Amino acid sequence: MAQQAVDAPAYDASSIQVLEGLSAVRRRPGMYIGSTDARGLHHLVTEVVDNSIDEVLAGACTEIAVTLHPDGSCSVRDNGRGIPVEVHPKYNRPTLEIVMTVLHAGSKFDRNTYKVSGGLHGVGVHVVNALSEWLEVRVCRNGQEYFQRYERGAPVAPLRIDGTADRTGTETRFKPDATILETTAFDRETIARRLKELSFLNAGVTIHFRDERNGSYETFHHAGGITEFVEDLNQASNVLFKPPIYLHTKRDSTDIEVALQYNDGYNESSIAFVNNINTVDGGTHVVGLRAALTRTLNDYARGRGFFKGDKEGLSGEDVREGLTSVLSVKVLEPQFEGQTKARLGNSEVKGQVESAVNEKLAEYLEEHPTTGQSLVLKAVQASQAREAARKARELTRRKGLLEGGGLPGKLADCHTRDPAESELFIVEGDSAGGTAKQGRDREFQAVLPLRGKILNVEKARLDKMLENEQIRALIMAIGIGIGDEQDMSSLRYHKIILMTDADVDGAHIRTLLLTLFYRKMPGLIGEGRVYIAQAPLYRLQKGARVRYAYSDEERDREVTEFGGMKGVTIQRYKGLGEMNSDQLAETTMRPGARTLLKVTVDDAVRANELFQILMGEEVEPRRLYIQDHAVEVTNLDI
Ligand code: 0RA
Repeated sequence: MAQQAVDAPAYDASSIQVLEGLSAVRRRPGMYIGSTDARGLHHLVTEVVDNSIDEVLAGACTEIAVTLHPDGSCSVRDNGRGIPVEVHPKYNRPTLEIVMTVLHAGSKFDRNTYKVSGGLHGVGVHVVNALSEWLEVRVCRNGQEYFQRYERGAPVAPLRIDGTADRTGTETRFKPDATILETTAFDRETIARRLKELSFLNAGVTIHFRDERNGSYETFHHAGGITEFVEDLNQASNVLFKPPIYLHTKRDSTDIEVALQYNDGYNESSIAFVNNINTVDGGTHVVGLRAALTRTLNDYARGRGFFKGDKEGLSGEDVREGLTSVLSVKVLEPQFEGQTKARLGNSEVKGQVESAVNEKLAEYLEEHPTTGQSLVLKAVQASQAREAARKARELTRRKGLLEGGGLPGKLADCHTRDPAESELFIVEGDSAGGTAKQGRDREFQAVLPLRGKILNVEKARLDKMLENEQIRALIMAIGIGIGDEQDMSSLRYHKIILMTDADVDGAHIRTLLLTLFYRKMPGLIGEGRVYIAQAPLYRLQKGARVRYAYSDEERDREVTEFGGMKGVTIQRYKGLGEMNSDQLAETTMRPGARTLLKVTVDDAVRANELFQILMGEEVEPRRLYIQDHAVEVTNLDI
């Protein structure tokens, strides 16, 4: 194979600038990729994939292949036009090298289309390069195949031609630098989730995903685009109409795509993207969509005589009950705001989305009167339930005050009044509750025992929930309120710890509690206040030596450490109630000795997936899911 250096001047002063740029990235990686943990690591993959997606948006690419290699590297290959290799007029070096070492690929070679850029996104592939032990890029273009290798961001040799090529495209393979990133182990699920999302958002693109570490292979291709996305989100729900309402239109330079469908549930599952970036904090595009829904459904209902008086009307929350929607806009110059840069700020987009959705939705309702009627009826019921809930809440509050301080009788509160120091253990059953009360440190640990099953909030409206004694006790103890009236500043405990048995019932109660928190007190999970206590599964004893094991593997390890089974007694705990208060305190409650898992749920897609599994009938996938995903395992207080 021919190997020749591409004609370019030798290294000079400009390469020194490049090295300085790289060392800035390596010195402060967090500034570029947010963090150096697993999230930052996956950000590198996203960055490289997004560059190929930009090529899809430009209409120049149809296939992307992502591969995780056994050597710890990741490669991304596309069939786009290939990154230009021609000598860059300003830098006097091959453009490819400039893209890989200094520039954002899109910035100076404006492809004049929508780009995945802004905020933490679109920092440029040179950042990935700088944070990689090595990176190799292959470009097929002009009938040639070009190759260059970099180590820690710096080219180790000039761009060379590796032979001829009868296709075009770019392949980037990189190995994250373990001296900078805290973890370099790619998580297949995290990457698959993003690739699946991208294949919905860019209808027609085919994304191949191989994990050569275990031989798995998946393809993501959704010709139906975001319509299929909505169908996917609703797969476990009873939908009110099929197929989802879909619109795709342009207002000025903004490309607007919406798919929406209602189900017979009470929650909303809406996701919004700007240039393929998940805007978890919403923004002007979301405001526009919501305004259009409220306006159009109210107009429709009023026009058909659904309201008695002029004052009657549907609120935004009413019309979003049971809504599943995906909104995807493409904006030429997106302004991302907020701490995580996950909110769209462009003010013009609100009106653009609003007018597009108004028009399309009104037309849909005219053409589908039966569906229109059922949507309005559902929203009217939601409105009535909301009113009932408001009254019930009022009652709960007044009753709470009468009963003294508004605290439930079952709560064994802690002495300190400082929420930052206080912990609330929510315990399953009165018996384990009693043990926990004895084992706790009264100064800062409170215990609330819950009896029996608590209500499934997925299947109940707020007014029904407030009739439930267990839920009322929880609301009073936690202190922030529920539903639309929430005030995180009145949170009474900064750690809310679920302590349930390691059996099916325990998992069920934990699921219901997590659902309640996620759906009705989202601030708690959002601010990282919810934890799961890890109680041991086994107690091992040999003579005076006692060990606890939290998994089967750990049990086996301990047995080995004891020097075999001889003289070892193993007790399997079936529930918290089998421990005495000292044991419970020592293994599960006392800071310094215990392990807590912090509960986080990143995005709506994941949450949706999570609750479908959590609410499903199968217990085993649920248990595995809780262990593997739902709960990002953060070991604290070990
Ligand atoms: C700048 C200009 C052109 C293409 C690209 C960048 C490009 C970048 C990446 C990154 C990953 N894959 C890519 N594919 C293309 C257009 C060049 C032309 O007009 O031929």
